[in-house]
Amino acid sequence: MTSSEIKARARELGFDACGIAPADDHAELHFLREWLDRGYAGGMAYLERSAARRADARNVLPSARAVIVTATVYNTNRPYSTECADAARAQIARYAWGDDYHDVIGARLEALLAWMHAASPEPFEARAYVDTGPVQERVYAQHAGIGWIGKNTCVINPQLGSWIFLGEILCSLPLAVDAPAVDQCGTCTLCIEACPTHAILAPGVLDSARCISYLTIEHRGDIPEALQSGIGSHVYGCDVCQEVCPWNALAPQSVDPAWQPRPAWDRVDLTTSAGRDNDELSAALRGSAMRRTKVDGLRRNVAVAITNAQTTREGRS
Ligand code: B12
Ligand code: SF4
Repeated sequence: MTSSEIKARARELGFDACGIAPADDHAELHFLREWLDRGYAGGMAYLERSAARRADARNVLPSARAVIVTATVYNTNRPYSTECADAARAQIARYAWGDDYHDVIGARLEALLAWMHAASPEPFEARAYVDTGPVQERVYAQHAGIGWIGKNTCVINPQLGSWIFLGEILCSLPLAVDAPAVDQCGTCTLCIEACPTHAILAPGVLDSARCISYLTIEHRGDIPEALQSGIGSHVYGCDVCQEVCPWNALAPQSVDPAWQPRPAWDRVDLTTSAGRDNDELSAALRGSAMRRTKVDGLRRNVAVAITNAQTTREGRS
């Protein structure tokens, strides 16, 4: 079983790109410790707890020699939040519009792994993850040639853009590896300038405690007052730093039914979201990545966004 055969099988299973990185001590893996020490993880204590394992994939699978990285386009044909002038529209990050990627991509990775076990003449050890393991996925994606880590910290593929989910299989086989991706951000700083809460402190350095994605998805309890107005009408996640990226201007769109927007979250307004009862909200969150905030978290976010929309309206009148 060769690397080319693995990549061909990955394509058949619905992955848009697949590359292979060596399970080495990559330089970028070392940023994590300083990033945590500076408090940029905010309240995501799980990152600190698993820091030692995250430092190197071989701490997760000691026999790992290669990391097979997949990319899956989730972009669909809806406009960007930056194209919407209506402050009363609830903005939801596009990765969360369809089915939960943990389930969909997790199943595809397991299928790839099952095929590998059947195709390989020698037995091997492996672990598959999609945002589910203590692995710095973006670092391995860059070294697998999938894309470079942009100034907004997202992995950008020159053909696919950055609307891609990453997934990986750590594997003990000595597979032929790809060349790392080359940074093509150049002098562009649009993402840093566009971030509504100034969360990108320097190229590649994101302070999660300021990031709308963190505040609306990961943060528990009240959202700090000083950051509430910057959240605008974002009720789940944020895409601004990717929407302004020139590499996403012509990003391909997926026709995979898994990523098409669910009717409950497709261009919905804030008052409709607020008016739904708990049963309706729970039903709409089922099988969606949005279940992470739970109903209460979503209500908290919608309340902040409604206050922001009122302030915008009063400012205009
Ligand atoms: C924690 C986490 C978050 C946190 C922190 C984000 C972050 N930038 O770290 C929060 C909640 C804010 C978040 C938000 C989002 N996330 Co997230 N997240 C993760 C997770 C679980 C870990 C990331 C991590 O290790 N962070 C730690 C820091 C150190 O890493 P980093 O910022 O990526 O830093 C790298 C570079 O910036 C660089 N670097 C760091 N410091 C420095 C300093 C200098 C000087 C230099 C040159 C470079 C440099 O090296 C670092 C190597 O790790 C991964 C899954 C995984 N297991 O990897 C998904 C993941 C990164 N998230 C993902 C997504 C889709 C998102 C959102 C787009 C969701 C949304 N729309 O709301 C946003 C994007 C916001 C953004 N601009 O990053 C995808 C990204 C896919 C892609 N194309 O890159 C991932 C890979 C999940 C997946 N399997 O698809 N996320
Ligand atoms: S996701 Fe939004 S808040 Fe977070 S860094 Fe990007 S633009 Fe800023």
